Amino acid sequence: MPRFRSQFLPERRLDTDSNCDRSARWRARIGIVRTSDFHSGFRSRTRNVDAMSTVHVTEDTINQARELRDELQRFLREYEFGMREVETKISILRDEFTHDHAYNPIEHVKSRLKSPDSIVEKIARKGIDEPDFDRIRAEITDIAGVRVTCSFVADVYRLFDLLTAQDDVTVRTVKDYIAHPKDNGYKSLHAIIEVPVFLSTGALSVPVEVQFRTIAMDFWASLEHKIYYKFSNQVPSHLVDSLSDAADAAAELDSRMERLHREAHGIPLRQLAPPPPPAPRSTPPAAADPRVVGV
Ligand code: 0O2
Repeated sequence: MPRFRSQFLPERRLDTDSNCDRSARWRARIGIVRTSDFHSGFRSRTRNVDAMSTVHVTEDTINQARELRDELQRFLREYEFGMREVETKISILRDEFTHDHAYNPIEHVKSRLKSPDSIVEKIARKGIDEPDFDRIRAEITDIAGVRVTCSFVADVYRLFDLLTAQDDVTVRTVKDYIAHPKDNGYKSLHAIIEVPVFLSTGALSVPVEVQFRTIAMDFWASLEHKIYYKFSNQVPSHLVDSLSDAADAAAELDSRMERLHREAHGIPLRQLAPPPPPAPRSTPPAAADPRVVGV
C-alpha cells in the first residue's frame, strides 16, 4: 500500500476543514497546492508531527488524483489549441501586411494560458459555487489569452476588424477600454472570440480573449500591474494620481506619433471609422456598461 509522508495531509483533508475557503477546496479537488498553503500546512504539521507522522493513501485515492490531473491537462490543452489558432491567424495577417502592403501594424504578440492558481482565484472572485469543468468553461472566458500590441490606435481597430471578420471567428463580447478607459486610465480593446479547434473526437469551439493595444498602452498597463503587485493592491494615492497622469501622457503620445506617421506617409486622417469619443473619467459605468458590446 503506497504511503505518503504526512506533509501532504493538510491539502488532502481540506474538504472537511471548517475554515478552508472555496478556492482552497477547489485547488484540493484539482490537485493544486499553492506555496502558501504548503507552508502553512507545514507549520501546523510540525506541531502535530508526534501525533501523526504518516498517512495511508489508498490505491483508489491515487487513481482519482491521476484522473483529475489528466482531466485538468485535457481541459487546458483545449485552450492551448484555441490560443494557437488565434496566434496563427494573427501571424498570417502580420506576414500578409508585411509582404503585400510593405507595412507591419503589429509590434509584438504575447500569449498565455491562465495558470490553475489564477483560474481558482477567478472562480472565487466570481463567486462560482461548486465549480466543475463545464461551469468553468461557461463562466471563465479568458483562460486562453492573446495580446496584440500595435503601433497605432488605428492599427488596433484595423486588426480587430480583420480578425473578427473571418468566417470561422465568432465574437462573444467586446470591451472597448480605448473609447471608454477605465477610471485608473487603463486602455485596451478586449474581445472574447470563439475559434474552432478540430480534434480527433470532433470540432470544439474554444473561447480566447484577445487584447489589442498600442505600445504606449502596453507600457502603461505593464507598469501599473507591477505597481499594484508591489503594493498588494494598496497603492498610495499620489502614485494612483501619477499613474492617471501617465495614462494621459501615453494617450497624448499615441495621437502625436500617429499624426507624425500619417504626415510622413501622406495617409489621410482616419481611413477607418474613428472610435466613439472617450467617456469622461469621472462617469461611473452605467447600468448597461457602454464598454461591453454583446455580439
Ligand atoms: P491576467 O494576468 O492578464 O490573466 P470578466 O472576465 O469579464 O468577467 P475581467 O477579468 O475583469 O472580468 O475582464 P476585463 O476587464 O476584460 O479584464 C481582463 C484582463 O484585462 C485582465 O486579466 C488584465 O490582463 C487586463 N486588465 C483589465 N483591467 C486592467 C487594469 O486596470 N490594469 C492592467 N494592468 N490590466 C488590466 P486578469 O485576469 O486580471 O489578469
